[in-house]
Amino acid sequence: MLNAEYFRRLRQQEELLLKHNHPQEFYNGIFTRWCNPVLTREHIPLLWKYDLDAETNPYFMERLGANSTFNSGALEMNDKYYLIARIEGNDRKSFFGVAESDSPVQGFHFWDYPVQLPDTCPDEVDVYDMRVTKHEDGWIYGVFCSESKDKSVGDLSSAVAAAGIVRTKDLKTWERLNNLVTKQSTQQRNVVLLPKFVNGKYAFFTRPMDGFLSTGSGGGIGFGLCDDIRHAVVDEETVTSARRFHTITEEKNGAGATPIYTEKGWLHIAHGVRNTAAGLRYVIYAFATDRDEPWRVVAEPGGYLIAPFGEERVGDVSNVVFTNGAIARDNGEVYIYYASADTRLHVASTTIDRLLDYVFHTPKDALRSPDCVKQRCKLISRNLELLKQEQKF
Ligand code: M1P
Repeated sequence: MLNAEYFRRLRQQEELLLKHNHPQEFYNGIFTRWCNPVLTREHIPLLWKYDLDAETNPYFMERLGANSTFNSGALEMNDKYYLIARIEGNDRKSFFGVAESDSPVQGFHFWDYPVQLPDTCPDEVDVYDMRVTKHEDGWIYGVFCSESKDKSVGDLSSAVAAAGIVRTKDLKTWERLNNLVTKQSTQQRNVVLLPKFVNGKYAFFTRPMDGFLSTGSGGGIGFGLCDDIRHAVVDEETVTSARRFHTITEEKNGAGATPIYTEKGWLHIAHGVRNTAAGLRYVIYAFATDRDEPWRVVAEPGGYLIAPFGEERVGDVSNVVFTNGAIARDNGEVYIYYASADTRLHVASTTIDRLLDYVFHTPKDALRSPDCVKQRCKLISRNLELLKQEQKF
C-alpha cells in the first residue's frame, strides 16, 4: 500500500511545478531576472528519494536524499526546453537529470529516471556540469567534468578532473566516448564543444590547469582542435579569454554555456573567479570571439554580466553564480540558466541584440583605477552635455 504522506507531498510538489514565473523588478537594460528559480531540490521527483511503500517505509522517510540541483546544460528541441541539470545527492555524489518544459522560464519537471551514463571509467567517482552542444555533425554532445581520486599523492582529498564526453540523439540513450586528452594540461574542467567544425575539426574551449582547484599556470580559457571526437586529443591549447590581475577573472575563469553563433561573432557566457576575505566569488561574464577564428577575442566588456544578487548570495557555496547552459532561440530570445551558490537554478532572459550591444559597446576593463575614473568621467560629461542641449529646446 502507498504511504498516505506521499499524496500530500505530491500535491505540494505539483503546486510548485505549476507556479507561474514572472520577471523581477531588477533592471540594467541587459537582461531580466525571473523571480522563481526554475529548479530547486524541491523539484526533484519524490520517487527518486522515498520508498513509497507504507509497509517498508512507515515513516515516509527519505531513503536517498537529494541535496540540491544546479549547474545545467540547456537545449531547445522540437518546441520543448530541456535542462540537463546537476543533481547532488546527500552523499555528495552528483549525477544528471533531464528536466523538460513547454516554457523556457517555468514548469520544468524531471523525467522518471536520471541519466544513466555508460559506466566506462572505473576510477570516476563524480560527474557534473554538462555542457550540451547540438553539433553540425548531427549528434548532441555532452561534455562534463569527470572526477577521480588522484592516486599519485598521499592525501585523502586530492582529485583529478577530466572532461568526459558523451553523445546522444534524444537525451535518452547516451554513448560514452573517450575522455578528452589535452597534451599541455594535466587537468581539465569547464570544457565545451563548439557546434560547428573549425578548419574541418572539432573545436573545444578548454580550461588548462595543473591543479584540481587552482588553475596554477593555466592562463585562462583555452581553445584547441581535434580530429576524432571518439578519441579526442587536443595537441595544443591557445589562451583566448585570459585571466588578469585585479579583475573578475584574477583567480580563475572558465567557459560556460555553449557559445552562440551570431552575425558578429561567437557570443560567450563564461564565469570568472576572484578571491576575497570571505572566500572565492564567482560571477558570470561575457565576451565575443571571431566567427571564423573563434579563438580570437573581438569584444571584451569590462566587469561582470551577472553577479550573485539578494538571495542568490547564500547557499552551500555562497557568493557563487555559475552557468553552463543557455538557449538562443531562432527569434533572437536568449535564456541564460545560471545557478546560485551551488544550490538552485535560475533563469535570466535577454536577446541576441542586447547581448551584442552589451558585448561590443561596454567599455573594456581599464585595469587601473585612474583610467576607470577617466572612463566614467567621459560618460558623465557626455550625458551632462546631452542634458544641457535638451534643456535648450
Ligand atoms: O563551486 C563553484 C564552482 O566551482 C567549480 O568551478 P571552477 O572549476 O571554475 O572552480 C565547479 O566545480 C562548479 O561546479 C562549481 O559551481
